Amino acid sequence: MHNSQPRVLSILVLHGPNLNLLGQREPGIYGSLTLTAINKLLAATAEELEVKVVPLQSNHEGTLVDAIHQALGQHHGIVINAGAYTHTSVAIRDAIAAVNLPAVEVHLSNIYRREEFRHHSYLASVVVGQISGFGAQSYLLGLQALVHHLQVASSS
Ligand code: CA2
Repeated sequence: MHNSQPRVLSILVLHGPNLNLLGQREPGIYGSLTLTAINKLLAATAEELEVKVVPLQSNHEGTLVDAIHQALGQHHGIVINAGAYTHTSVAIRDAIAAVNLPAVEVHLSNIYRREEFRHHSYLASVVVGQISGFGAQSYLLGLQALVHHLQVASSS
């Protein structure tokens, strides 16, 4: 039997290392918006989608791992820009696999048009999908895709 109670989806948005510098350095690669501005756009998109978003930025791998663990039971899914940890972190990959929450990987830049070392993502094989290269829009597209994925999953 279907549960007819409406439930508000809650999405954890994780921003990895150095993304706190957005808008202050390298606007040619990462755009001119600050992280605060991106979080405001995410909040506006969340309101339109009638979901809740909780953003968190950390420069520390363990803090990101802890946040992924704590998402279990608190959030329905994760949008993650793991920054440079995308290309190095088995620990973040394992945390996403362990909690088994649907996650979408996003990147401001198109990692496949950049240096070879950015072409490999440890997260790619444990996320629902990846959006890369659309600047701040990558986050909004990632949020939309994740919410759609969760709504399709809960209606079947
Ligand atoms: O394109 C992305 O979103 C990245 O995840 C950004 C990471 C990079 O290591 C990934 O390969 C791709 C770097 C984030 C650094 O952000 C800065 C922002 C302003 C100034 C300097 C760095």
